[in-house]
Amino acid sequence: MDYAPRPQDKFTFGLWTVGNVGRDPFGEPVRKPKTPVELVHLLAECGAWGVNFHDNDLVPIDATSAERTQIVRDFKNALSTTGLVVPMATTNLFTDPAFRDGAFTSNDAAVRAYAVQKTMRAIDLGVECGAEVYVFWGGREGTESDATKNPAESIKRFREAINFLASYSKSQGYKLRFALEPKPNEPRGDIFLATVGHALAFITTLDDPDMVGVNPEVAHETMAGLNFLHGVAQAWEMNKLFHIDLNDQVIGRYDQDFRFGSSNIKGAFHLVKFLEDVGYNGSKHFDAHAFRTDNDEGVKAFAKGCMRTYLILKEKAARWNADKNIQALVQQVNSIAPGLPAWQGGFSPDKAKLLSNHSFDRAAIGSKGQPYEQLDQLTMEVIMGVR
Ligand code: DIG
Ligand code: MN
Ligand code: MN
Repeated sequence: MDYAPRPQDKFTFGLWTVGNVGRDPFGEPVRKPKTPVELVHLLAECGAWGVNFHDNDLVPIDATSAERTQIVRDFKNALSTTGLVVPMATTNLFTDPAFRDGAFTSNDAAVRAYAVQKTMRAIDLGVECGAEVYVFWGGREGTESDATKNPAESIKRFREAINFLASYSKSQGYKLRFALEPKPNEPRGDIFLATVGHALAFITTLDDPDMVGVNPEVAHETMAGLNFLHGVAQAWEMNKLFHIDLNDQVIGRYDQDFRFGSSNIKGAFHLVKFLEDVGYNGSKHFDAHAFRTDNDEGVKAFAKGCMRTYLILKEKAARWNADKNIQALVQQVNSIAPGLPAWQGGFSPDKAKLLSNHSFDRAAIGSKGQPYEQLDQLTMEVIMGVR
């Protein structure tokens, strides 16, 4: 296997990922900025299928309409030349000082209104370029002090904006699906809708919950100390995994947005195995960037490394599924003892009676150990390449 990316892998990158110039809170840029057209060609050279953008990654916030037209024309030409597609778009509601206290949840009603207007225009731009998923990452929606906002009121403001924008999208005849991207903190001290769980609960309160799902990111759930796969699996099980941001992260650090699989290879393996086992067919978006230490060749190595690691882990997942010893253990741990009362598949008074009258040998149940050390060791040996 050559681990070369193919269109059917649906690997995508944001313009801001391979366009990251290496600025950080303690240092100036180290790489020269590239135009969207240059970035499209770079991604095509690396083997990506698609490219995503925030509105202002493509069209500067103060561009004239003539400039916008030219920029979009050049971008679309690059897309048709390279064959790259735009599966997702999103809005930058975090860079401009106007959003320093949030966008949809700002205490300033003018900012809230401007944020909705800006998002309407960004949705138009995204659809114009072919986007089918629209991501909302509320990077500035939060607080440093809880004296400043009533968190319940803030959730109401967030809901009002999402409901309005969902109706706007439908009124325009767009077939967009919205995907909320949670993050616990950074750049705000605390960010609303902090995890996948918060977002899934919030979605149930919207006017059109079916139109809205989640875009979980590895680094963000990891920053919250959570098991990323468990959040993804719950979203999938609820048919809410509309998009996914793949990268990597060391727990307890700032949002590192590392190359996929470069920190927690075991977590990456189980994530790839899950996505492949369930047949996830959405974009595999690498929301990450190259180390600040690297120049342009490093950016390409970063992008190729994300995709190559995914494909290597995909092959290891297939090996795990085909491994006889592993599958025998999986069979064993999921075996069902004979003679149990049949209570599952929906309640009935007879089932309740049967279950309440059944006598369990608690000591025997408690004495049963599981072969998880073996199963985990064999899994590690697949990951380490000796099985
Ligand atoms: C950061 O993790 C966020 C923003 O880059 C963007 O809004 C979103 C899209 O993947 N991820
Ligand atoms: Mn991130
Ligand atoms: Mn992200």
